[in-house]
Amino acid sequence: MIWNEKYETMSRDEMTALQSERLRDCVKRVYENVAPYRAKMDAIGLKPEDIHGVEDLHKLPFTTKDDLRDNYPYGLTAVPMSEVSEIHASSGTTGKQTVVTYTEADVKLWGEVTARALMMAGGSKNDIVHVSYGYGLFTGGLGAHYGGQTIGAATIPVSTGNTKRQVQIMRDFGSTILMCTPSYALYLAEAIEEAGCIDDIHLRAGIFGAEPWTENMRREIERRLRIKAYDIYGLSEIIGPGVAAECEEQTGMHIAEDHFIPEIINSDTGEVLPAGSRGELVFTCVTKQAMPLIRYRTRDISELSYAPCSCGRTTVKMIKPQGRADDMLIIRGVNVFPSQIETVLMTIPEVAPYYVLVVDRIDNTDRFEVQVEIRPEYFSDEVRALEEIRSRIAREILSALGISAGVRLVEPHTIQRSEGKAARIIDKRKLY
Ligand code: DLL
Repeated sequence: MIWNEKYETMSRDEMTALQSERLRDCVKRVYENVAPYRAKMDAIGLKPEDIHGVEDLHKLPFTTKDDLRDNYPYGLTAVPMSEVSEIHASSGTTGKQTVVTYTEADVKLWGEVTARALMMAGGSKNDIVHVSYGYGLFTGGLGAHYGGQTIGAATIPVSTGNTKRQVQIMRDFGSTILMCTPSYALYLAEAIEEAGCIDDIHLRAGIFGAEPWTENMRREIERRLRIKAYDIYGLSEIIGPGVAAECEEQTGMHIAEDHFIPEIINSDTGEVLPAGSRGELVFTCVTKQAMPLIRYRTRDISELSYAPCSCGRTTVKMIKPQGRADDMLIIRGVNVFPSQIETVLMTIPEVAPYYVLVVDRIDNTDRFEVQVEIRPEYFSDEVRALEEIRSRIAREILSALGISAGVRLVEPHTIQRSEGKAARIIDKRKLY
């Protein structure tokens, strides 16, 4: 079922016309109401009337996370504070936290886009939606919640933590759709296995996002939770979860492009790249009232595809981002995304999908170690067998990524489990 046929199945020409109309209105609003945008446009002699449609999008200046920080907390808000009904913020682990404001209409729009995601995963008002994304300033919990409410499903605001209780709730309340990070889904799977109660759990689908995850991880989660696992993408600056989500075809995530116009650019030059190219994803929010960001640079690396989708939706799809440009490790000159290591590890049957990557610099040389848990059934194997597994992983990493890595097999249950976004990188080089 498609939640909003009118917008999700528009022809390309209709979509372009709608986006153009919304873009004109949005640029006018931000020019009139947001001083930093007016200043940026004035600096290059650009007036709102110069933007006729999406074909002129490239003329507009970019917005970056620094713009949000420089205008902390409300400098990019385009409406009086009396119109603001909700405020979220990013965790601020890499600097000052970034604040995002919403009007009542924005919150409704948020519910609309996460409702689309739920419908893509086969959700309906008959579902019991178990939300284990964190509630609070993080947008995961409430964003998913609004989607559940919008489709009329019974929505359980479990939030994160207290994993045993989560399992009990899932069992007793009859949760049918799980929404959390993929790493927390794995942790929940482990807790269900420990409780030996998988037969009493009635989940049929999971909608997982907020961090990169691989196809192999998807299969592992699907097998262990006996569900179909769907990807959902979003970022707080744009709205939170629901910017894009997967349909049953699972060949990319449909972007809610009637609200968020995507572009792919070359990160170094800012040049817009043609469809199908890999590059940095940029979004313009054309319908948001409180904080409509123009050409926001996500730092996420992705690709757009306008190929027809068998689900009937016509909205453009983005491929699963491998990770943020910021998460990319440069080890001895080689670019490494943690998800590439995950892809390798998940092909080794003897190890569990719990791992951390430790990077250090000793004598001016980068040292890279992958610590991964051995599955309990292999743990008691003799030393020679473990050594064979260890060297096999090292070989696979070398052949897939072209870098040599130290591999340390650790005991089952020793790597810290994640309840939200998994922290899988320990880069000691940053400490020096
Ligand atoms: O993570 C919003 C969200 C909540 C999305 C729940 C999906 C589900 P932020 O904390 O601002 O917002 O982090 C946004 O997380 O730029 C990506 O780098 C990453 N990310 C989000 N979803 C995915 C995904 C939320 N499905 C940042 N795959 C984004 C890969 C993702 N990375």
